[in-house]
Amino acid sequence: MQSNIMMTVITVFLFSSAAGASGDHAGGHGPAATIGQPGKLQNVTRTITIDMSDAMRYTPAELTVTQGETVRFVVRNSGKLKHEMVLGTEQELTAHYEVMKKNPEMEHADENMVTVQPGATGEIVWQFTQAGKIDFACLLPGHYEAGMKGTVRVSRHATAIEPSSAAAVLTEGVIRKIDKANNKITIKHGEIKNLEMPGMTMVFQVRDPLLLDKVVAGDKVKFRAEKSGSAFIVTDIQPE
Ligand SMILES: [Cu+2]
Repeated sequence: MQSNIMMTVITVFLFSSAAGASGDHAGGHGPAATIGQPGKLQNVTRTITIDMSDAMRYTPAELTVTQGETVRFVVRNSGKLKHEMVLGTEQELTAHYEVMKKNPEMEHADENMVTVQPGATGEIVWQFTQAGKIDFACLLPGHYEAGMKGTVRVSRHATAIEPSSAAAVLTEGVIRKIDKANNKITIKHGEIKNLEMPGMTMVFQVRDPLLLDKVVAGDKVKFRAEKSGSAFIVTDIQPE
């Protein structure tokens, strides 16, 4: 336990120094490229099963998720060797891998990773908060170099919605209820012009669960609602 805590501290230090070394902003990614944050089980919108093999491969190795989405990775080790899946930027993973090579016995246990024994299954719950490309890799000595890596492409959430020229229209409303467990929000609203809907109280889904952290019941807001299939989805909320 204690060594785990220590490794976490060291890992955090390494990650921050890696970010510092790349802090020239030459890549245009901003000061610290963020890969997201540990997710909450109740916010999981998708489960993705990934297989790890002694061929030093992930299957699938290329994933696409939507910004804001919380993904539960079920990571299965079908090999006879220990493997792991670590999420990070390429720079973070490379820096971390160099440390792993020097300290092959090191056990690391951050929330962005899981180490899985042969025949076993592990889990990562992760929320992807920024659009862009995130890598994952097995940092056990030799594995990363052998090509044990993959990518997660995080698309902007707007792309998942049918384009609508009226989408920019904001509607006035009052928050009635917030249901974080189901990513739903109840709003008593005025006329929703872009949806040709008169004023009423409706339950909406939210595209990005983070929107639910911006408001509480009783707040007056302006919000944007869109229709996707048969679902009504709130894509933006601005407290008044
Ligand atoms: Cu491996």
